[in-house]
Amino acid sequence: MFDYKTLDKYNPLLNKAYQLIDDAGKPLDAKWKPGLDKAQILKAYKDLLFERTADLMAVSYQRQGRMFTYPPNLGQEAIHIAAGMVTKEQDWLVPAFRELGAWLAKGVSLREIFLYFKGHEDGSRFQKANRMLPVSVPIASQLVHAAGLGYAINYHKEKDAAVFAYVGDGGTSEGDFHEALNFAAVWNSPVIFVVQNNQFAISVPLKMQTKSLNIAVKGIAYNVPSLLVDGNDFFAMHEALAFARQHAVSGKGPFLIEARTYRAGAHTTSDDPTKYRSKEEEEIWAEKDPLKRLKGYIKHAKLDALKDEEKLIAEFKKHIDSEFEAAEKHPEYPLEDVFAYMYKELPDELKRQKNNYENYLRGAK
Ligand SMILES: Cc1ncc(C[n+]2csc(CCOP(=O)(O)OP(=O)(O)O)c2C)c(N)n1
Ligand SMILES: [Mg+2]
Repeated sequence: MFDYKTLDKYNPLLNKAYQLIDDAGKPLDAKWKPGLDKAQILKAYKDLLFERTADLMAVSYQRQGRMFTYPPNLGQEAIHIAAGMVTKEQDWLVPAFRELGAWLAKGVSLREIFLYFKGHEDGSRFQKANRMLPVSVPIASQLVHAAGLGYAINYHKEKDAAVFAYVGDGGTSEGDFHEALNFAAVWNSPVIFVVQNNQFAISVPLKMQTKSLNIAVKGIAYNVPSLLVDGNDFFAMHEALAFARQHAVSGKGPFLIEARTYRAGAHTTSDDPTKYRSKEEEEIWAEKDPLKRLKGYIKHAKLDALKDEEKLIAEFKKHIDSEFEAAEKHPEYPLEDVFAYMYKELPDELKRQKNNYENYLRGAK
C-alpha cells in the first residue's frame, strides 16, 4: 500500500508517475496485491462501464438537439470512480465540471446532471447528494471555496471529514489555484486537490499552459505534499486518493494529486479536437484507456469477469434513457426566476434583456 516512504520515492521533481498496472492491466510488480477485494474491483469496473455508457449517451442526446451542451468524460473515468470510492458521506465534493462518476457516487442523479446541461436551475439543487457544491463555471474559482470549506471543518472540529476539490490543467494557471493552495496549507485545511491533467484546456496543449516540469511540482512551493499519478490506472488512483484522504483527516493538512490522463473526447460538444491535435496522439492514448486496463487486470488476476456485459450495458441504457426522459418532462422554470432575485426593482438594462428573451421565446415557438 501507499505510504510516506512511497511518497518520498515519487517526489514530483523526479517527474515519475505513480503507476501499478501497465497498459494491458498487468501489475508492474508481480508481488503487488490490490488493497481491494474481488467484489470491490468488479463493482469499480461496473461503475466505470456505467459512467462511460452514460457519458456517451449524454453526447448523443446533445447531438440530437435535446441538451444545450455537454463536456465529455471519456478517458478520465478511472479518476472519478476511484475518487467516488474514497469519498465519504461527510466529505465535501467541490466539482470542476468533468468528473461525472464522482458526482454519481456522491448521490447526484443523472436526471439532475441532464437538467443542468439543459440549462435548468434544478440541476444544481441536489435531492440526495450531501455536501456537494454545484458547478462553478469560472475556472478554478471553486478551489478557494474548497480551501474555505476545509477551514470550516477545522473550525467546527469535525473529525474524519475532508474536501475533494477538482480542477483541470488549465485551471492551474489561474490565480485562484495558487491562492487556494496557499490558504489551505497555511490553515491546514483538509483538502485533497485533484488536478485532472488531461493535456488540454480546450485547444491549448499542456506545453503552452506551463513551463513547469509537471503540475505536481507546483505544490512543493506551498509545502503541500504532492504526487503525480497515472490517472488512467484505477488502482494507482485509488491508493493515492485513499492515502491523501488519510493524510488530510489526520490533521496534516492539504494534499495535491496530479492525475495524468487524456481527454479522449472533445472539450464540450461545441468543440472539434481534430482542428488542433493528431490522430496518432489519440491512438497512443487509446492504448492507455482506463476501462480497457481495468478489464485487462480482471482477466489477468482471473477474477470472474462480468458475466454478460452486453446485457448489463442494455440495462444501463434503459435506466439512462429513463433519467433523461424524466429530465425532459421536468417542469420548466419561469423566465421571471432568471431576473427576480438580484434587484428590488429591475434596472433598465435587465428589463431590455428580459424583453428580448421573451420575444425570442415567442419567436421560437
Ligand atoms: C475564468 C474562466 N476563463 C475562461 C473560461 C472558459 N473555459 C471554460 S473551460 C476552459 C478550459 C479549462 O481547461 P482545464 O482546466 O484544463 O479543464 P478541462 O476542460 O480540460 O477539463 C476555459 C478556458 C472560464 N469558464 N472561466
Ligand atoms: Mg484540461
